[in-house]
Amino acid sequence: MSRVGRRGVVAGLLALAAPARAARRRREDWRGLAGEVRAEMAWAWGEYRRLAWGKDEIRPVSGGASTFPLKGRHLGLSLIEALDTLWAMGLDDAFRDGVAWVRANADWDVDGEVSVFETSIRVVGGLLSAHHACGDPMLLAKARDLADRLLPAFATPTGMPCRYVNLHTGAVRDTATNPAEVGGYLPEWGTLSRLTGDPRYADAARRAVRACFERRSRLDLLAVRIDALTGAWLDRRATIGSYADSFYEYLWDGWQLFGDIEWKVMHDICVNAIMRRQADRRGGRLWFADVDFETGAVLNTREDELAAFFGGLLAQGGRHADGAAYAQSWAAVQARLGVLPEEWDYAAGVPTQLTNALRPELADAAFNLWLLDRDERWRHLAADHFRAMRRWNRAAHGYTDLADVTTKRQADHCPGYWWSEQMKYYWLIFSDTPRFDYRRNYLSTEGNVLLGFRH
Ligand code: DMJ
Repeated sequence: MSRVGRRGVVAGLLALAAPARAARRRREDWRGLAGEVRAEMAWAWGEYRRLAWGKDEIRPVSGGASTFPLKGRHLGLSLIEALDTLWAMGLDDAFRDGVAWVRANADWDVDGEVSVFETSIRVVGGLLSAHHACGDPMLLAKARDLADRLLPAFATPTGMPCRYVNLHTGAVRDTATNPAEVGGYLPEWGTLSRLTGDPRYADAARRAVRACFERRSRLDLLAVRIDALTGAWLDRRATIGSYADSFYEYLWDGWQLFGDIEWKVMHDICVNAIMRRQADRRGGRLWFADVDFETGAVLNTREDELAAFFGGLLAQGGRHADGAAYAQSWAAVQARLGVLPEEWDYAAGVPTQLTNALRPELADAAFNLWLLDRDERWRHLAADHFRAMRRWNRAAHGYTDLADVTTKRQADHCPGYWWSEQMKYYWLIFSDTPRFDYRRNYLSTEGNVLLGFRH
């Protein structure tokens, strides 16, 4: 039985315990709420279509647009990130319209530099999930062409990729990288190898992960910065937050998606070490400190919002109670502030970065927990996340980040992941859509569905 199949069995067992707990909570019309999510997606897509068609990211307050991941030139990032969400929601005309744009306009032969990691999870991943949705070979060909242009970044002595590559020349830059940008490839690149029969993508992804994992400390911890050229650590801080997060996520995912036991062994070693050295239980809550990766000494008690995904990962790896506890820690912050700040000091109980980057991690954790146990409390948590977002982040032309969570002052940027992640998590958790296999599926770190669409 594949790992994904085993998850179905675990979900069935955990679900037996769920109804009693669920009965104590308020009643919701989940399908009705799913309809509200879909309506918001359709409206935001309409605004993007009207004001920023083919641009990377809309500015939802002013109606302008910004570029990412290429400076000064648009690649259609949000459009590509949105595709599989549109399909999952049955917004088929919008999906076809988006695919037609990709066919006519997506061209990666650009003399400019992109982040290898961001381009891979968002654009290669977005094209692959759209391909999974409709089977159009053009989407796979575009994903492959782009991955071919990212591959030169992996030609280092260690196999860990440089952070930036020029899409036309293949010139690379910045060897001072981090675990997330080293280990964040296998689901997309393994899928690419499976679909094309070309092993180079999966091989490069595997080599990079191993190179980083092999350099873990005697405590089995990774620090947050590493040199791709020499393999030397450039920092001592171990964190589950930004620049490390996807490394741990993708160890589990390599096992879940491909059934590769090597990935599960690496995942278990890393997560056991994190639980032993970084877990901090205080005031009835579970948090994770940043610690020195060689001594385990606590360095600080500030957590990135990005780390909130870890609740779902802990549960997926078999630590269900810990995963639930960690998700509840973040839910309590959301209940207190309305929306999550970019950084929170759990010892002081105050936000230490006041911005809100319109991030999906808490909804991601709720979705993964719910897939496992079907406990209605995760649907309620996702509903709170959605309603808070609609209340505070909705602007004239879409959804925006916030400059300050205490005043709820809006900034003017809708990141590409908004289209790919939280809107999809809300939809899937509320809708019970027949287009998605709730037992056998896989969503990437960017929320791209690489397994589990039903036709
Ligand atoms: C997304 O691009 C991905 O989830 C990534 O792994 C980390 N953060 C953003 C969203 O916050």
